Amino acid sequence: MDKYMKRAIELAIKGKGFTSPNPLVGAVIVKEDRIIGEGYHEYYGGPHAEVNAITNACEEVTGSTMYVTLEPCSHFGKTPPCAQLIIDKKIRKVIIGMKDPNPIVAGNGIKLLRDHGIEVIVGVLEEEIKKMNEIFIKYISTKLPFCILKTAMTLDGKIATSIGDSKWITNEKSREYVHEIRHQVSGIMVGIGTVLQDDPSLTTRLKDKESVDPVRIIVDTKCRIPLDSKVLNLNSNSRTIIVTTEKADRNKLELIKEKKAEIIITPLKNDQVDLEYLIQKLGEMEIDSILIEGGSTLNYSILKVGCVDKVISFIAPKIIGGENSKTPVGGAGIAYIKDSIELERIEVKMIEQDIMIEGYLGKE
Ligand code: AOF
Ligand code: ZN
Repeated sequence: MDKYMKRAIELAIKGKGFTSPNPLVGAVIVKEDRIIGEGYHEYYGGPHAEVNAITNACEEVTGSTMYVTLEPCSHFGKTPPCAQLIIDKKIRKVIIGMKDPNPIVAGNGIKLLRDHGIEVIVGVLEEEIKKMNEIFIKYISTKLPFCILKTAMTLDGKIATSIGDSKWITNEKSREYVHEIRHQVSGIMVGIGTVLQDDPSLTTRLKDKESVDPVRIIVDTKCRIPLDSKVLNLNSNSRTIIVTTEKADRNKLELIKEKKAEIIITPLKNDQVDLEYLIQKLGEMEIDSILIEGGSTLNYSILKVGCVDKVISFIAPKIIGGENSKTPVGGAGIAYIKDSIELERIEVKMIEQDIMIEGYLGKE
């Protein structure tokens, strides 16, 4: 059973970066222990994985077993319900990775199949599939974006040297991995300090592969962004949003609009952009996921308001010292260890000589 579900996961992953805010889904049709059809959800709004697997089948699917990573849908959305198609095609058995957390499906697809006498098994390689769709699961159930905080530091815990140089702390492979993440998320967020210091372009650059740029989100309370910064002058397949407050100069906002960037004005919270308000607003704009790439002030603020779901931290085996060199998380900091922000479900990987640690924020 696992063998075919593994294949369905492999297929689902091919859609990475193209299906947002919809899930990654793969399907395999099996007859007499042979795969007779395969499909996956290739792009947002396109046919669902089940439909593609049925269309691609090289023989009659009647009496076959379908392995699908997500519960077949039961609703008329952009496409007709897959559960009904499975019934019409007389597929005999359906093995499902996980139940669909989408409230308009949520078990209805499983029920429809069972009501028509189809044997259904739910929960095969479920943990792996949940991880693959962690963005979809959070967004469909809360309408808030899944937020990933990414940091990169030296062995002695610095994100730049004493004069602010940071190119490059991590190795090329680690940086390529970050571009893979940029390709998968809808938005990328940095604070104005990072724009002033590094002038990043915040685009996705993948070797030999088509990619999508995330929406660039710059948190800039007083609208200090230079008009010649790269993010305001890019040739990109995505947009730039400047997030500011009433502290911004009106004329500057007009000049930014002329640069085709969008502006979000949030209420002031502790004299700064209200990050909670912003995250909710971005969710309403169908941004299902955000990669937060610093700097240390924004990292602290966003952690503090509890908007981070996952942390990906790179540690490079380099030592640079410097009492005033920045660390990944700045701000006022937390006074007592007992109050520290703790991660769970930790995974550690080596990327050549760099160490990558991933973990999730436990939510009370
Ligand atoms: C997908 N691809 O392969 C499957 C999905 O917007 P629609 O009409 O395409 O429907 C999206 C919902 O359909 C999605 O939220 C999920 O609940 C269900 N299944 N969606 O995009 C697929 N199987
Ligand atoms: Zn469907």
